[in-house]
Amino acid sequence: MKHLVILLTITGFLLSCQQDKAAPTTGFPFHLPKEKPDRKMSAAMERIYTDYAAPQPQNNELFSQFKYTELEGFDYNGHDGTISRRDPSKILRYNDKYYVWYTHRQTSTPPQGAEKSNDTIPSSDWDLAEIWYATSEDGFSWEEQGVAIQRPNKPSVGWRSVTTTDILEWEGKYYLYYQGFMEASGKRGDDCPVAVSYADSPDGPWTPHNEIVIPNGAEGEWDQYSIHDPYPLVHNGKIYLYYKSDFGEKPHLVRMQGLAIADDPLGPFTKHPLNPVITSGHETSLFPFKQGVAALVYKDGPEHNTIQYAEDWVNFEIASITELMPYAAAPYVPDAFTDTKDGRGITWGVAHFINVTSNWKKFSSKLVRFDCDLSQDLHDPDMKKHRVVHKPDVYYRQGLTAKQRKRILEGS
Ligand code: AAL
Repeated sequence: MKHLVILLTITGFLLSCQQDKAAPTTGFPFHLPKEKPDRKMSAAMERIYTDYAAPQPQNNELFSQFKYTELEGFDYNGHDGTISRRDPSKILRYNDKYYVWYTHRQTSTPPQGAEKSNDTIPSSDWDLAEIWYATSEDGFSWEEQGVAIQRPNKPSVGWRSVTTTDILEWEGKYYLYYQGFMEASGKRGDDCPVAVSYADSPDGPWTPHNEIVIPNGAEGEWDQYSIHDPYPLVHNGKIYLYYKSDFGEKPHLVRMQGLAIADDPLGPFTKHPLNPVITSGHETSLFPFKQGVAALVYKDGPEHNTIQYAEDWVNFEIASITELMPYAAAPYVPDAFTDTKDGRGITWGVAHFINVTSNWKKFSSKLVRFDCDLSQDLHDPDMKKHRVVHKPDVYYRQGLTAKQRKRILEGS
């Protein structure tokens, strides 16, 4: 018994010492330590030192706000829904000019839905579309150059619509990857594979590869119906092409990002065994950053409104949380194709606003410029503020529905 009492006393003493050692002797310091302090902390405090590049956003190179500027040089027929430009490509610099490619729809009517669509009536904003391009000296004022990729004749891939393109420069040649629709979007779903055309110059002429280059997944697999938003980068001497798929059933589609890798721009592309590699986002854009890759993950999913980072280009972690992110952001990524081991980051690009009139009967989209500071070579404190202050009418526009107001009043 005596020995038990002694043992319990010693154990109690050791535990209390352990407790005392871990418990902070003083409160958390007044000046937030830049490095992780040697003290027991809450999970949230641990996280700002382990999960983010810096404990405060203004010092986090992968945090930024976003600023928007209307572009000059594009006509939209008064946004009557008959002309739409959307889903821009990454920006390419060539012969002292910037180039951007995008989905261009010009139809006699605005989109009418899959039921009413036909050979001239579009089902959606990106149905019966072509790939057009424009050039600019400064990224603000653009000169539309016209069509780059036309819809091919049936039954070639993309005969219904060619949309949502992105550019790759590889060994002196240029490749445009794009969604190739073989039926009006919305018949079953937004279903399409990815095709590719190539040229010796960004000004074309573009030769269609006329084969599906990123195929849909096998039946029952997450990406069996849609391969969207092809986004090629160069890494480790290979083409890393990230893409989105919409899966599950409407109205609760799940949107995630996959990765397919190839040694040759015309394939074959091998889908990564860990796909999906990003759980959220929509038209997700990426850029080499230091030895890894960063991603702008907005709009859909549990981790929307985040900027993410994968040192191995596959396993992404949240690097920062932000807001008012660009839709379909297509950045100017100077080192997108240089196989860099020290990605410098981005400071601007083109994005889009969809349904610019908020009138579903006149649905059309427009291109816009965004600026940010996600660059190792820029430090713009005005891009690193913690919050965007909106005017009250922005909140009032997110008002209660009549049904919600009725529920509340009946419950009161
Ligand atoms: C876009 C992209 C793809 C989809 C549709 C047009 O935002 O995700 O291109 O198919 O929407």
